Amino acid sequence: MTQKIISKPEAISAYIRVDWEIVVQRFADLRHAERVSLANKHFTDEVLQWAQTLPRQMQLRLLDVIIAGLANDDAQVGVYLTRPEDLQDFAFFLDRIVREYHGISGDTRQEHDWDIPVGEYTLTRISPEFGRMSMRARVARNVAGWNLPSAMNREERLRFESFIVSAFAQLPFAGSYRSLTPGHALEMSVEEAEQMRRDHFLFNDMTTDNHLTTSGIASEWPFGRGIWLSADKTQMIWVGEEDHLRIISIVHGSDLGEVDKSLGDLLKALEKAGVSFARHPVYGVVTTCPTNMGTGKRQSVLVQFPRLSRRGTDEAHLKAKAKALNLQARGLSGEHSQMDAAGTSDISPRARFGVTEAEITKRLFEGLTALYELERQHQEEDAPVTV
Ligand code: CIR
Repeated sequence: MTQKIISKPEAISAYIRVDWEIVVQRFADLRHAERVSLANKHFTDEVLQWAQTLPRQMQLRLLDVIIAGLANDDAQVGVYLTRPEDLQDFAFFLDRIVREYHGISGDTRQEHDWDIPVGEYTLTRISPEFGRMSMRARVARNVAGWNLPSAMNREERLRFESFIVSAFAQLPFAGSYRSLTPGHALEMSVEEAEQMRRDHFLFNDMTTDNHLTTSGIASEWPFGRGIWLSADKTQMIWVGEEDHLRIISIVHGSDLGEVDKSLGDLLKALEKAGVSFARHPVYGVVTTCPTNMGTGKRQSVLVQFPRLSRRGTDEAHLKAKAKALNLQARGLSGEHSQMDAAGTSDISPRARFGVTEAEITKRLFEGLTALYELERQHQEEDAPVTV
């Protein structure tokens, strides 16, 4: 069945006067859903009373933050930030969600540490066959002083694109920017965009996902969107996806430290070019979706697990084994994609908050070592018994 795609103005129109009674009723209806979103769970009577005392303009902003959680029956988190200051302005409500999602207790703060040893986390130590693996790392970043993508109109999106393209011109790496903006001087052709998607460089059309459309993150698609790609095609920066920037490094090799170095260098070069990232004193980098807060870093390796995935037919089995080791196993093209017959999976540590960038790399290496040992044991179990 094709899903009806709902735009943000349509979604908002149901609550247009910020009628909290309608909001409360909708959340009550959604409590019967299979999974209740964190926004719904934490929209308590106490939060309702607080919301009603906010100035009207703030109430409208709060509605913007929760609209995707109201509009989508399958929301699990149910909030997207619209401005970096939302975390302060709506702390009374948002703190509960961020803290529950990331399991934050007490006064834990996000710390940063990019001191990742090169030459230590080499995948060939796990298996001699792991000499040329696809190693990826990305960080989500938003730039201070701008609305987040969920609240950007076309004019701001275009202004942001110009600002960031001038920063790209100052990067000390050979590379080029290609835009999806219709009529942009650097606009890419349809064929070029398709090829970049086949190569897994460019992000997908965002207007097919109701979480992104109802929140406004996908609004004005494809204006203000594009990608900077290094000449050697190992570094890329997405512009205007879920966050202002997704900074990505893909290295084919064996040393996990190498991909971090490439990513860290690009990040530092952007800051040197005058791009100042939005940060929160406790939660670290500010991301549109609270699930990415902390370091905003996700590091992964593509590995084949034919046994644990039963030749790609039992993805759930591999995912459960990975989860028990605090890892996340995804299909080839992202969170909800299919696994191939070789059981090729994108493996990354689950934790986002409260772990440093360096700790994420260490966890990936150690988790992968343990998961691959399970794969080997499976091989032995499956081997024919000789008498
Ligand atoms: C939800 O609440 O379920 C959606 N907003 C998605 C949450 C997962 N985060 C993400 O994909 N960045």
